[in-house]
Amino acid sequence: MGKLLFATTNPGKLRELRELMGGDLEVVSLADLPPLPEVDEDQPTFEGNAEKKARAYAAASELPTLADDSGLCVEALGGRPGVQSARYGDSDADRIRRLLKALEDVPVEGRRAEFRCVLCLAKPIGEAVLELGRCEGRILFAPRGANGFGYDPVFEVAGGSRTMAELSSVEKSAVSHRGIAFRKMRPHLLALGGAGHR
Ligand code: ITT
Repeated sequence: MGKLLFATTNPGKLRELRELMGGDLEVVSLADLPPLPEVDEDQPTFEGNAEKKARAYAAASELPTLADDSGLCVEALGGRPGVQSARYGDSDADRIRRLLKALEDVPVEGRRAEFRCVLCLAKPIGEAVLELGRCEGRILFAPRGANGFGYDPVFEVAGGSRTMAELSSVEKSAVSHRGIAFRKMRPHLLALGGAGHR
């Protein structure tokens, strides 16, 4: 079976990616390897950061590597926190608090937002593949639900009345930015399983 590194330090992402991958490939995470140099996420786009992480960790680990750069883009905030989503606060609770504060005067019709996820698959040598997934919704005035991670409790998914944190992991992956990007990436991942690949 082919081996793949999921290069993320975010336990929520790792859990979702492992579940999406099922048993098709042997997946290792950064925690399974000796410490690798940290990658500075200094690019202005999700694509740039995902490719930078995937290429750096593929080169360092000598394994085909999948990296995820994702975040929440809020229309009333001009697309922020965007690529800064992880650095918007010190904890999930703090990030949510700041987001709700920034939007406190914004009425319900102005609270449109979307999650974006860019996955990048890189091999130690050669081309990288990038896939994007998006999920539209709006930011609530208070958190609801205990599943998922990050901004999920304040993000109500478009077309329904539940937050991401009120969905099961299977329901979340069916509509989420990460699930969508992953399903586009799947053929490239399965191609790693063939004979002659590492
Ligand atoms: P790695 O770079 O190690 O993968 P990270 O948490 O630093 O982990 P990002 O820079 O891509 O990852 O930041 C993404 C942030 O966006 C993440 O920390 C969450 O706050 C938020 N986010 C991404 N996907 C999300 C999801 O499915 N649900 C809720 N919040 C999400």
